[in-house]
Amino acid sequence: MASSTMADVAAGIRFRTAAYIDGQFVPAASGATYVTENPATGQPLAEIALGDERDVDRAVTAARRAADSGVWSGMSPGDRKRILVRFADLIDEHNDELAVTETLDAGKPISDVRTLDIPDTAACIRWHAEATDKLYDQVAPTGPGAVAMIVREPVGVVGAVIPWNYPAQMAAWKLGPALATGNCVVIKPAQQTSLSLLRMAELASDAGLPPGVLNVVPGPGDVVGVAIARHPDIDAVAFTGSTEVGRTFLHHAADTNLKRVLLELGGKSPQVIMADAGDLDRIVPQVLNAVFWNMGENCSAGSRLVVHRSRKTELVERLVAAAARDWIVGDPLDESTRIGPMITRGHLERVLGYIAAGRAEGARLVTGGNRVLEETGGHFVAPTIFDDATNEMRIAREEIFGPVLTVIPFDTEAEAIAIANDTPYGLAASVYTENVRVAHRMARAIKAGTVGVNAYSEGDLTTPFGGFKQSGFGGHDKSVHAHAQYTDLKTIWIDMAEDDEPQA
Ligand code: TAP
Repeated sequence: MASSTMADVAAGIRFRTAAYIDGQFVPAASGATYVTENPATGQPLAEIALGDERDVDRAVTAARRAADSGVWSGMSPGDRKRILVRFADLIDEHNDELAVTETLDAGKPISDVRTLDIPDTAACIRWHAEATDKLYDQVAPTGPGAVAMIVREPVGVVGAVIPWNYPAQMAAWKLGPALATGNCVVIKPAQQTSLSLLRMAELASDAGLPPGVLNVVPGPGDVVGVAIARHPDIDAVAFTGSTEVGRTFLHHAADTNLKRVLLELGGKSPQVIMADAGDLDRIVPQVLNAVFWNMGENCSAGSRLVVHRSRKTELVERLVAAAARDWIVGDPLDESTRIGPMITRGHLERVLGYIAAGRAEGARLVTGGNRVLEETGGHFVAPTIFDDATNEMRIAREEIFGPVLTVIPFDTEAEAIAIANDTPYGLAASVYTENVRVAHRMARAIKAGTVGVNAYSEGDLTTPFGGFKQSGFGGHDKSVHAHAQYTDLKTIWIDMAEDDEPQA
């Protein structure tokens, strides 16, 4: 049962469902809408404007006008900072409303969304905002005959296309650095989860963001997403989602205006448990959090547990017990729930299909493996662990995006590294060992954008997040590295030579 407080919040929310273009909520140019559902009940939730190419065009026109006018890029960094900090404050002030919206829309457990997603969304906007007036440009070491400044300028109009698993937070990972560096943005949320971003756009406007600086166009990826990817007046596009869709952005950019393409993609991340890994009381919750957090609908999910044979039996027994005890599946509006529904019926079936494949390929199912709470109409699946798998099985190779852990034993350090790296992905990894030399060696040997040692971690706002291999291309979220990618480098060479002196 949902707690009465959260149920009250839910009852009082008025969803914003129109596109947000040039500082106003507007219907789609076609007038069409589509209906989203609550994944915990399968019932209709909201009727959203169904954007198409014309809406992207309207949004880009507004963004270009705002970019060219200098209303945002020409504002002093301190003033830009104040508006964005106010935006972050408003997100915090509307924490319950945004959290419940996200839970109803995406099925994410309210206990996570209220304490992590929405606070982290605000913190991300604030972190990038605070950097606005603290990052300096450079002066090149020329001779006395010239002054050469190397300055960063906003690229202009940034397009963004984001997924449904962390709707508010993924938006913030793009909007924080793109807006802080003075760009105007046209962003498309995932079709299933537009509501929190539409409300955030309104809060940004309330904070003082000028019209046209932030535009939100909901609608289908193969229409709105493609229109953003191909638009000749968008200067850079940032995408988070599947590797399959991500690679199409490179084609679109190559075929059109060579816009900069920044891709954050999928993963099949290893958690490596060495023979000398420390206390299992500490390790078990970390391992389960890595794979079951957000129902496993997480690009950096630690979905492969690569464990030394000498530790495997005890560890798996402890994992099975803790999964049943701690990872309660249920109504995501209930504070005690840790696993909500899969995002859609189709996705539930996809996850169950992988579980069937794991069984068929001979992995040993030790817990879960089935749909649960079917009577609710929601798309719930039990947290699932397969033991005695090999890295060749589909459950070890393909991104499941559900609460499914695949346990693979190893005997030597070299074998552990080979298994960890035997994947087309390279987003994240973790290594558990008490030996600092082994930790360092493994952290350097594993090809992944983030390696946690003795913890599952995506780092924090000060560290870049991005993927090696087919987990990413050309981009990082978070940290000052994210600022750089939304800017162009310009050299300004000023001749300082006295009359007849030769230049430096
Ligand atoms: P996708 O199907 O790739 O969708 C992501 C976004 O792209 C959605 O907004 C989607 O719109 C849009 N899209 C779909 N087809 C498109 C097309 N042909 N052209 C342009 N845009 C298109 O992924 P998903 O199912 O939402 O999310 C799961 C995937 O995202 C996983 O593979 C996961 O690993 C990855 N992910 C990665 C990260 C990072 S940081 N690396 C973070 C979160 C998720 P619609 O909603 O209309 O389909």
